[in-house]
Amino acid sequence: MVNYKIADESLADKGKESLYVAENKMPVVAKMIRDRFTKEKPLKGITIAGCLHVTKETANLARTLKAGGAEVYLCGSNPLSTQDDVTAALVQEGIHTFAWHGNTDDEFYWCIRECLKAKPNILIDDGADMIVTAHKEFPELISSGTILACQEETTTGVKRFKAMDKLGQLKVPLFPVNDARCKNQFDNELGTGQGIISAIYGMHVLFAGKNCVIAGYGHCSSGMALRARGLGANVIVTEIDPIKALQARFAGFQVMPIAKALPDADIILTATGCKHVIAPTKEMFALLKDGVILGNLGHFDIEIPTKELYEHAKEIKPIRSDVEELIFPDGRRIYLLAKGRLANLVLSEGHPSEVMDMSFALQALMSEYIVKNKDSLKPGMIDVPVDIDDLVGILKLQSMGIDIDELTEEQYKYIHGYEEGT
Ligand code: RBV
Repeated sequence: MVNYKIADESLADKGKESLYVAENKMPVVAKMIRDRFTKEKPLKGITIAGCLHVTKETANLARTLKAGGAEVYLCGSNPLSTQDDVTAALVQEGIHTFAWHGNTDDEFYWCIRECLKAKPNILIDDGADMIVTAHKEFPELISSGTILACQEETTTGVKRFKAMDKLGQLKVPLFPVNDARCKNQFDNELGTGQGIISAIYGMHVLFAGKNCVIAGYGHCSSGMALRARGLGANVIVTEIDPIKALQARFAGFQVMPIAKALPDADIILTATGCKHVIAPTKEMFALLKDGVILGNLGHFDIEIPTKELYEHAKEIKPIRSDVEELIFPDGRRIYLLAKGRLANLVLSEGHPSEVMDMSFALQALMSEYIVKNKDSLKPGMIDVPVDIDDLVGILKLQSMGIDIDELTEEQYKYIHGYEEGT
């Protein structure tokens, strides 16, 4: 029996088409690993709960885990990123799914609880909400050893777990999959980088000639800065980290404090992982130019002070799908993308399947690794093993028909030694 609560089961055929489109672009997780999992069943008897954006890419991860023998439960990691056609297809394929587009905060946590009630052995989180809820409300899953280990997909989640670990409150072995090279150097850089497209979807705006302020210069935002420049925008970067600020400057971007950047900004995109990148004050709001587009690509909806902007507006008008015009008391208009939530997911279907292939290949292989190594894992943060990270790189290259060189024995000795010098 499949357990589920979704929006509309009649969307299954449309969902299947989406899954098929993604599958063809995800040769590593949806073909190479899936074929092996189908034969070897490394996840037999294991229940896996994923709190992830329920997209066509995530659906393909779920199918692979199921092919490996796992019982799979899914809920959304963001109320606006769930693709309702995909959930309908998932239910038909026997994946227990609790997710629908536009759920409330209460419903969001209800869905998480439904997944935790299934007593999962592995949790795959995106943003830490499911694993934190397990700690707070389902401690017996941890104390009984039911949860073998957990995996985290995104930068914000990893930050939260590092904070928990520092306080001695992280009670499960946790793999920060986000920090693997095959994840953050591709998904974050290219996927979020292409998030610029979501701003274009939102307003159908020409970037050329615009002043585009990018808040943050980590993997996510540096990808965006480059692409905004490629589209002809004048890009201004804001940072709090001196090294990242220098990297942005030496990459040729203007760098300045946000308060200085705001008055000329036509488009503002945030991906810092922090809160209140634009401070929620009348003084800061007074700096925003009439017609400015505000989009956030970080995990939570507080980078842009969404709540306070809504409160400040005298009128809020939906103008396109997932875009609102906020009219301030003095008549200035602000265009807010995706209610301040991850515009890259809400407005443009999430990161492209090709990069999610690598992230989700890591997630699939890490689930297998956890089962194989369950008896030796200790609570706390544990890096994704380098050989698994490398394997995903190798498989991705293979799938693209690209060969690379191998070190000769002589070269291997040279780079691992110190004796040969001048
Ligand atoms: N992300 N998932 C998708 N298409 O399923 N797109 C983006 C998808 C993940 C990505 O790995 C990122 O770290 C996270 O969403 C942010 O919540």
